[in-house]
Amino acid sequence: MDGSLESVSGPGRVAGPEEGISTQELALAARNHGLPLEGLRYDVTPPGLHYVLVHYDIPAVDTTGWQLAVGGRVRTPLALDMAALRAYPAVTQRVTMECAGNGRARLSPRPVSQPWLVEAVGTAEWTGVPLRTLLAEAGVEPGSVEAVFTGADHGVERGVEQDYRRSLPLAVATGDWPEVLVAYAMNGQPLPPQHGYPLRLVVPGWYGMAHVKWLREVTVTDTPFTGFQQAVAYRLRQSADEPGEPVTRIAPRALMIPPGFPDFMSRERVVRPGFVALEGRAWSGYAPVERVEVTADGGETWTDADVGRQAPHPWAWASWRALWTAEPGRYVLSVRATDAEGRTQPLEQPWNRGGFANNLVQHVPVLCVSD
Ligand SMILES: Nc1nc2c(c(=O)[nH]1)N[C@H]1C(S)=C(S)[C@@H](COP(=O)(O)O)O[C@H]1N2
Ligand SMILES: [Mo]
Repeated sequence: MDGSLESVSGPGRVAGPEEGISTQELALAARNHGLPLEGLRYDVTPPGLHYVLVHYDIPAVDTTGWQLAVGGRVRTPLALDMAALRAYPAVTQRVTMECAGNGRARLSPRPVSQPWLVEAVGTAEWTGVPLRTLLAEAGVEPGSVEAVFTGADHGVERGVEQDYRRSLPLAVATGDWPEVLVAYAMNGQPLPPQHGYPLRLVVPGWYGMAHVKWLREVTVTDTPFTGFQQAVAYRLRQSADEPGEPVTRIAPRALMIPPGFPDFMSRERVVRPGFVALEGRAWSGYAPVERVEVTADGGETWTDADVGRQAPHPWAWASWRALWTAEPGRYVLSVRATDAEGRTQPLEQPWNRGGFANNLVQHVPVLCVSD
């Protein structure tokens, strides 16, 4: 019998042309749930509706003994328990978080991994200490380039045994736009276990993989971090043998609360003739959402939606609303967001091997019938 880790942990792969979703992908999808799309109606996602993504297991946590170590290239290494962290002035930010793999299962060919459709998103109020406050207190040595963040969870991925670990450029880690948080509360409550209890990183505007959960160590380094989640995973590549570009900020996306009522199995929507209010949320990790448009004819004609004010919460999604006059028939509704820097959503699927940062427009099939 082959006793190597590779025997339980295969290489990354792309599904064959006719290959359906496997039991392994289903098992991942059952652990890592998305936002039910009707949950887009809330400004702040209620407890339990925020999407969840956990690479390995939710770790067992010793709540009394938890310490955050801040070390590496710093003048004064810190070891902070929860009481010490709570003694700093607290900052709260409303942040929309999205998994970089959102949209992966709609790609063709399909990268084999967590098979998100469009629902890997949520918005929460995160409270904690700015990371830059802790790094200033520790005193970063000149010549440092990155901060590396280590979670308490452990596993194996594509043959590599590891603690979940990611880095940020020092300019991002110590910046104030976005202001990175070491968060101990979500929506005014201690973090739930699945969202990183007792401590997680929150990096507003960045895809989910940067928001390291169960955070136990911050290490300042003078060389770029080349660990698995940085240099192997979360790269935009067309083929397995290129280094690829790192996945960073969230590309613009708009989602619609599916209108009318659904069929149990097909999830297809049924609406009545007349005015139908189309509503949802739109976000971008680069710049405020400037424009949201909807189409009911496959992108031939687009109608501008009214976009709500984002100003008090620059890192959270904006609401949008448009009226559609439904007549009996079948339709596919789509919506697309454009941010203030002109980034928008494609109508044809972009593709990369990991299935990352795919922001293809949502398609919502709708049947309009009289009652
Ligand atoms: N320690 C640790 N942090 C982690 C992860 C993980 O598996 N382990 N998953 C990351 C990924 S890929 C995402 S999308 C977000 C999900 O955060 P959430 O479950 O709170 O929505 O957490 C990130 N932080
Ligand atoms: Mo993710």
